[in-house]
Amino acid sequence: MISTYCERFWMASENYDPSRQNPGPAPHLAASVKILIAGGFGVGKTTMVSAISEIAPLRTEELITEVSSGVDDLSGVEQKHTTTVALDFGRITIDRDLVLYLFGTPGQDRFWFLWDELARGALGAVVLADTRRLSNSFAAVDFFERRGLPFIVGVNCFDGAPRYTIDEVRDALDIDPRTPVLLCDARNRESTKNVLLVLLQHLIELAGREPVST
Ligand SMILES: Nc1nc2c(ncn2[C@@H]2O[C@H](COP(=O)(O)OP(=O)(O)OP(=O)(O)O)[C@@H](O)[C@H]2O)c(=O)[nH]1
Ligand SMILES: [Mg+2]
Repeated sequence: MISTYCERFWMASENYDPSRQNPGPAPHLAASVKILIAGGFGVGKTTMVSAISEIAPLRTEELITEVSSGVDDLSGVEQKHTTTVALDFGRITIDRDLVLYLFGTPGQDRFWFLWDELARGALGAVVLADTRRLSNSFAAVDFFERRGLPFIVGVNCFDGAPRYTIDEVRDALDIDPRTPVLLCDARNRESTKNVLLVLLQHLIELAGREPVST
């Protein structure tokens, strides 16, 4: 199913070059698609990239120090000792035609200036949300809506966090009914794979309706 639509992704990706469409044997080149894993502080972005990446993920974690108290909102994630200060990077091969490059964003407000650069060339995003601090992901939803960049919402089910229905989360985050929202566990590879497949399905549906913007 995914392979069937690779050509469409390929045409939308940065590597697409129409002059290379002439017949003749050419080395097989998989379409590479850039996906963002985004969301507020401590929602599990680094965890998700690490759970799925087939290469050793690049992380840019720094210790959260006392200096950041009063600057970073640690409420609800008091046990967190490190934070992403630039990006996470990972890769997952879906099949011989499609490779996803995953870019995890930093979550803290003071790193917002990096998001525009990270979003450049991305085809879509996963916005992770934590039901203990749903408001932390408002800004991420807003970011992708403003840019018209397709996204889905993954509700990362932390232990002991309040459980809400998909519709309740959708209402709370004011998400368009056509935007998929699903529950997930960012620590779990299968769950993360499912999230990415839902995002790909969503991109395929949108590509069928309108040109994908990059
Ligand atoms: N119980 C539980 N813990 C999780 C889950 N996802 C992440 N964690 C833990 O929550 C903490 C925060 O996860 P990170 O992946 O660093 O979150 P982040 O969104 O990258 O954080 P920032 O980069 O600082 O914004 C880590 O200690 C993870 O082990 C989850 O699904 N369930
Ligand atoms: Mg992180």
